[in-house]
Amino acid sequence: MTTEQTQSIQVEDDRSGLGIETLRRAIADNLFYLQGKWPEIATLNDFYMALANTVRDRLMPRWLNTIRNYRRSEVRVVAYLSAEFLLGPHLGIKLINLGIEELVRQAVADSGLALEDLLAQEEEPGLGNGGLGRLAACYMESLATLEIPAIGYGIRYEFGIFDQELRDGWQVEVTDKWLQYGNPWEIPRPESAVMVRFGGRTEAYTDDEGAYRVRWIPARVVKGVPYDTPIVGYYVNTTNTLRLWRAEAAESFNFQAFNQGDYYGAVDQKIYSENLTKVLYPNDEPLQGKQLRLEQQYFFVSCALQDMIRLHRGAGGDLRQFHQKFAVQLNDTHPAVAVAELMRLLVDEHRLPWDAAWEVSQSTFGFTNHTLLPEALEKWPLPLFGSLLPRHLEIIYEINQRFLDQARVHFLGDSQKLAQLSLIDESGERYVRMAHLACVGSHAINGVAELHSELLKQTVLKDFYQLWPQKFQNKTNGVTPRRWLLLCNPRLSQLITEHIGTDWVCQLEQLRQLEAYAEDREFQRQWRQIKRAVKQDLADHIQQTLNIAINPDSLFDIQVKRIHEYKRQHLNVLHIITLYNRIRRNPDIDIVPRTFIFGGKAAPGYIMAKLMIKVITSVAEVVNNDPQVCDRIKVVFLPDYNVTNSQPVYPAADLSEQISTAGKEASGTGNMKFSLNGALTIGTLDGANVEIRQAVGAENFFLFGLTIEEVQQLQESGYNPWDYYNRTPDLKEAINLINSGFFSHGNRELFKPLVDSLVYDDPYLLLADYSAYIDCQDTVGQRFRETDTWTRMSILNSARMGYFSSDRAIREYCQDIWHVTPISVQLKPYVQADA
Ligand code: KOT
Repeated sequence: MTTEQTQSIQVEDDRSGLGIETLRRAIADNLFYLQGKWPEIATLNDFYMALANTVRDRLMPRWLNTIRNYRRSEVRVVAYLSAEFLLGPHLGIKLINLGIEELVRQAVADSGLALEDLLAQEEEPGLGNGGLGRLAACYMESLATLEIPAIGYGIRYEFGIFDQELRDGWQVEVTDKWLQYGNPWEIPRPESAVMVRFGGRTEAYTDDEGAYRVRWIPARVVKGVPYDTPIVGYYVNTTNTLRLWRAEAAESFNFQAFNQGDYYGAVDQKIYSENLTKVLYPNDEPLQGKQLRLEQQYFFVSCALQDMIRLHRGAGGDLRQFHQKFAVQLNDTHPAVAVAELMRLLVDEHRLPWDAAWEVSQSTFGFTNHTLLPEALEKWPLPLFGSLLPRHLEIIYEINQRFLDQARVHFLGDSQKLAQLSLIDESGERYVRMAHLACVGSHAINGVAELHSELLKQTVLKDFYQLWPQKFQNKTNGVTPRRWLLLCNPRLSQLITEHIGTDWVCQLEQLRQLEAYAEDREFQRQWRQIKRAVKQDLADHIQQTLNIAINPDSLFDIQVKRIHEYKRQHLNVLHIITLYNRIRRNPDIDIVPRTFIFGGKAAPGYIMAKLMIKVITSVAEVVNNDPQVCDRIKVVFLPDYNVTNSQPVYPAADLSEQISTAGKEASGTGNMKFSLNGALTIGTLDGANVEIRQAVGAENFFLFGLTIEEVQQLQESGYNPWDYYNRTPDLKEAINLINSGFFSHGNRELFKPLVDSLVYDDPYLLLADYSAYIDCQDTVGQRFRETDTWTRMSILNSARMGYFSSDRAIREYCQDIWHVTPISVQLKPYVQADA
């Protein structure tokens, strides 16, 4: 052991105390010393900051001991590379994972404050768009809880996903200023900054030993500064680091070497550099060819790999063993340029022979694909890629040549196959195919649900599967039960714990013990009572914020997710209009009262998605104000759907809408959060729905719609939505009502693009699935009336969701891809703990 490992770190004052009085005083101290306020003039945000810093202090011994542990060279560390981490608010989950929520609640109460009010102050770091970024956050939490050495690498966007406002029922995007009051959860590490180069040209030279080498002479250099955030596990000491990079001007480069005396040029350069990490691209799919986006990707990947190499060498490691120190996971293709960057660093900068470097690279990387949508497969126009990363383009050509030589042997010179496999798309304008680069450079490739992983092998990555079947795996997504049950649904968590103990929090499979209570009248009653209370809370919130009265005894039918045609929020709307028409036709009709709740953001440039929001809000306006129906149907669009706002939503759902066209949703993770909280699902055989249905039992899942095979057949045989429109009277009536201007103050033009797209094109087959969906919804309504049956189904849904924990998913990644094992972190007390 080195002295570093045996010595404890000495600090002046102990900030680990957890006595209620100690906590109260710590908060008061932080208010005074950090916020510069005394209680009478302090804002709620000041108190939040004082509390956040109090919690952060208590995390510090765990964090520092964790870091110290990982510096040992024999420890293999997972590096999760992701352009997005959608963490959600820190304070609540950190209190839970540290096990100090009740102590803190009491300490705060003793200062005359309510913990809930302070929690509400936090601006969440919205550094992601949706599923992909949120998955990265759940995985970071599970990695820490499972005591796996891990580091997350990403981008510290100054502005995260935009805040959504609704004006006149339309989405308006507002800048997300999440850093404006400061961020107590990060520590900048300017001493660990690295330089990242862009543009310019390459030059061949012969080194001292007479070897042929290439050097890259960049046109500009940007400095990457890391900001570290602790990610603490549940009831463990392990506290991993999320290291996010911010771009700054490389002053020495600009001010001295190149731009001597050119002050204004240097100012321009500063602004240009800082632009790089200003804002998250708010699209769920890539915007083809946006240079700044490629700059962001390369920037954080280069920062991350330089950081890992420095850590490895700092611990005395040899670069030929780099893969034994780090297992690097590529979260989709956004960080795929890492394959070329690691080769460049190893070959050009550290002078490894190509073959040795290639072996290290392939052993290092794993690649997760998150989408089959053809428009979402990233490719970069060759001229753009080459002008920004000239050396990387050369390296990619070299990788490609060697790869195609190998493939040629396998496919016996089948030139079409080789063209399909090539890292360069040469079918028209030339592109670099990022998914191909990721596949060639990784030892493992996985999809995110069984169905998705199968489809990958049959469709977009078919040729790679033929070449390397052994590389392909499935890793079905999961969600963390700490945030998505314990934190967001304390009442249900308590009921569960009273019956089966607390083990379920880290062994979600334990929920299966609830099966024994599925028929238990008393348990059912308590289960219902909790659902009712949680629904009442959401109803109160909706009343207060949106001034819409909803009935907590109605069926809460909820669809929250990004707005996208393939997710088919407009199919849900067609159901609402169908019910509306039934009531208008027969005012005395007996239907189950329903509250339809939507939430989600549309990409700012996605006109059709924005029109989908407008159609939801327009239908809401009419339905909610029609006295004939409004006690039976209400429609609510929750503005600004984000992690914070989602937390009260999942627990309040009776019905979870998972209605994407079969084959389009890679997995989904919201589907898991709903079911875990006892909602029943109405869904298609898409993504992880298939596995959820298998797990909870077909009889506890409302299935409808075309299968993938049927979708394919229908499309091949020439799908004609117009026929469905004409031969389905209820459908026709619903569509006609939209078209007539009924929901748009007589404006018949407003929804024309939406209606025309459905009736004449319908790429997502809403019309083909309409009747099955309506019939299935009718069954849902009937079943909801059988209260005991519904409650039993609800209990069984929660009871059987154990598999969908992100702990299970991470264990599989550790075993099958990363080959890493847990290491427990021992706390060495820095000073005597206080009594
Ligand atoms: C975005 C751009 C390019 C490629 C993929 C994406 C992407 C995919 N963004 N979010 N996803 C979602 O990822 C989730 C986590 O795996 C899935 O559950 C969901 O189905 C994807 O749509």
